[in-house]
Amino acid sequence: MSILRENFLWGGAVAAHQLEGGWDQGGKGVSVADVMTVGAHGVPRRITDGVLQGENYPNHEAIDFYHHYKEDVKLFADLGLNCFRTSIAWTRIFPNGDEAEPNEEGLQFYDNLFDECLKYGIEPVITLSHFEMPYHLVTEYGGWRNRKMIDFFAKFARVCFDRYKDKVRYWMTFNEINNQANYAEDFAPFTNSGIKYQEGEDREKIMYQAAHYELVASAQAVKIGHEINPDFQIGCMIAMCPIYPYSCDPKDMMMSVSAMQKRYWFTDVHVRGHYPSFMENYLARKGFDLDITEQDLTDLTHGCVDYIGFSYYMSFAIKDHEKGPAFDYDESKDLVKNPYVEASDWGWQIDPLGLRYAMNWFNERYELPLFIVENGFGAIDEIEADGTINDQYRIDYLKAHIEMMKEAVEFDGIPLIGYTPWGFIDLVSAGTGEMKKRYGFIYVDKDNEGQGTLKRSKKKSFDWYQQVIKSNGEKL
Ligand code: P53
Repeated sequence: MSILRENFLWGGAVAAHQLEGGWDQGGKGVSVADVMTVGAHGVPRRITDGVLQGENYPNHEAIDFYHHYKEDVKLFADLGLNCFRTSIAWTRIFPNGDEAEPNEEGLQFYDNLFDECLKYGIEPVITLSHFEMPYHLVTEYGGWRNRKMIDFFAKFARVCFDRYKDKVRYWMTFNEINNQANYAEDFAPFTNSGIKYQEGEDREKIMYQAAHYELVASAQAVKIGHEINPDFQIGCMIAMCPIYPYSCDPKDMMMSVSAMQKRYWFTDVHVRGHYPSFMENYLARKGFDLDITEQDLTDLTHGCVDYIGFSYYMSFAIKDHEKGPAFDYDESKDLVKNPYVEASDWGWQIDPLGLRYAMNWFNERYELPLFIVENGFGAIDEIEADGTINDQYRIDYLKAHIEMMKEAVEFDGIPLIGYTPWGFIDLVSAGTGEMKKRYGFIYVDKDNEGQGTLKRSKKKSFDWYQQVIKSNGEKL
């Protein structure tokens, strides 16, 4: 008997733009990921004005999954996955985002990919929008600052649901919709919402407007999906980094509550179908006169999600910053280092118990099934003289997190659908655009400069994860 349920979904997670490549093939349009250069830890990726000559755009080729998917899916089957989380590149289906008709060649690509997965008993788990919206929607409409996005997205969702209704059951609408709570940096607003800020704009207000339109679009999509196939399970996708109080000073505790509200209110709307009171009061206090219609509020109530998909990599900590009773949180400034945990080479704080905490937080608040759709350890891998890669550090990280996930099920009774570790085949980092920040069990020969044979090989973690799946999480 294992602790996890019998049909537990063991998988791996990726996103179209981070592995497919083929950025201009099969009729695909330019996405926001296609105009982002390579960065590094502490060096942000640049967003260029369109695709420029002489720049290094790592997502253009990525690991060329577009041409390697058959051999790759075979490897996934060898690994033993029973599900595969990827996204549908919006720009393969609607290259510009505002076309009347979808691009058949793009639709066919995902038919082929899903058929290939299903052939091996691997169930596709699909994110509709994962940091890859059409760039044309940015230049022509200003991205999600524009209400028109709701219709474009709803149409894209409808086309996907309709086409793949017999091949896909688990869906998610917007990947890590809450990253944009960090609106001070350019990365999240652009990748989440296709927003490029002008000098002097009120970034925060624009973020709340964009997020509102996305939440309405998500709710519409959930409704459409359930009409097309009542068996669909449609979830949200939240980047969960719990924010601990730095100390037991009551002010630190209250600061943590306020910070959690500002980072996770998105989930409240997705799950409950309405804005929480603290957010209504906050928006009013700030004087943000957002475009929120009565119809929007009705739409929200009709599109509550079926489950909560979330990523978990790290936890945060916060101190009271003497802000008075508002305890207003600024994600770009207010977080402090947690002295009790270690961090990765990219500064991500490693905290396995935080995963159990996060699962309890979600469960207490929402009582919905949870799906851990990302977790993983970005690290530099060294190839030994004999060609092997002994990524014990990655195994250690994942083992510790799976242990905590199991404790959450065993001790806290949390309903858990599955676990899909991130980037189980090496791919382009979203945050930095690097190849050398690797998460995979499958190594891909390619470096930050874009050089390499693209050859795939198994790391030590491959065999490890294979036995984890085989034993339904008992053999770690
Ligand atoms: P990379 C920030 C914080 C937590 C998760 O990230 C994040 C980010 C954005 O960088 O992104 C998710 O590649 C995201 C994936 C991404 C993965 O985590 O920056 O859903 O697309 O690749 C890991 O190391």
